[in-house]
Amino acid sequence: TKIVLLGAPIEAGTGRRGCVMGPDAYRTAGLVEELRALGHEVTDMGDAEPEDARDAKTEFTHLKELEVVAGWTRALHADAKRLGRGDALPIYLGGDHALSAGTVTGHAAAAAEQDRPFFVLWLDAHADFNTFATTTSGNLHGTPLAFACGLPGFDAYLNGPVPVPVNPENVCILGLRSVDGDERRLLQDSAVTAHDMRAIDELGIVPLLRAFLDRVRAAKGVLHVSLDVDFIEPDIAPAVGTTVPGGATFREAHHVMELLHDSGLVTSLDLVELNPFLDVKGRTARLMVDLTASLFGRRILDRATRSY
Ligand code: DIR
Ligand code: MN
Ligand code: MN
Ligand code: MN
Repeated sequence: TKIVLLGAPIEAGTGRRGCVMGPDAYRTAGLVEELRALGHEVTDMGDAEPEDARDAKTEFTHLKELEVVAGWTRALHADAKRLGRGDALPIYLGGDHALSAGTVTGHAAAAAEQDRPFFVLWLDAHADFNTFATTTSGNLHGTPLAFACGLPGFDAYLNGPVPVPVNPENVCILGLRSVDGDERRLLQDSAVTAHDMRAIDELGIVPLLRAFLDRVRAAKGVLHVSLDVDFIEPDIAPAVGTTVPGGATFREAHHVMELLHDSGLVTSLDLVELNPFLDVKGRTARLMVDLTASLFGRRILDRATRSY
């Protein structure tokens, strides 16, 4: 497979510093080398840069760094739309989850041009389904999925409406364990499939993911995967600003990636929320690289033993 890497060092969507170091941490942890070792042709395009979005305004005063987030959304929307037309599979190296406002809507637009149904798998402890009206933290990394699904009030991001909103019926969230009050109502009123950790405990992550992948395959769709570090149990993935206990285990996370590889359906990937400033000797960065390697074909029997 041809793969392109694009860094998106945005940290304005979180309430804290450090995600800006994410793209370089993935590089330092050997992402390019691991993907090449699996036989892929990898091009690192370096880091994207935000547009100037000083026009981004809303009636809400509690939103943090709206102009910066809007600038990234516009830049990454254009990058993703262009890359979505090409023949290489893009991996976006975050940066916080606000970057997905750009990548998801850009890939949705590219898929629509090609008449391909567009699906999104959101691997996250959170739903990121807040609007400007419902966010209580004001941290805009809590909004990208609501924005991409076309919920109202987001015109500041792209200086206009989302060109091709994602059909909420085509969205599956796995790993949920922290949802805000008003956000929960928005999510429940939507057609998004949201599997919380209890569903994963009771039914198993494999049947839940398989059911979704079967739908993508039946629709001849393309699949964007957005992997938030906090999907994973914080004991093994501590380098994220919003840790929530009770996340996916090491094997659950790898198994998801292995099934995604076997499906052959993934056409773009976000790696988000890694905060290397909070990491322990690069451990979380390396885990994310290993998970990405599983998504790109590494199997247990050829996985090198690593001591962290
Ligand atoms: C919370 C936390 N729902 C908020 N969100 C996220 O601030 O909106 N944390 N995405 O990673
Ligand atoms: Mn850099
Ligand atoms: Mn997230
Ligand atoms: Mn999260």
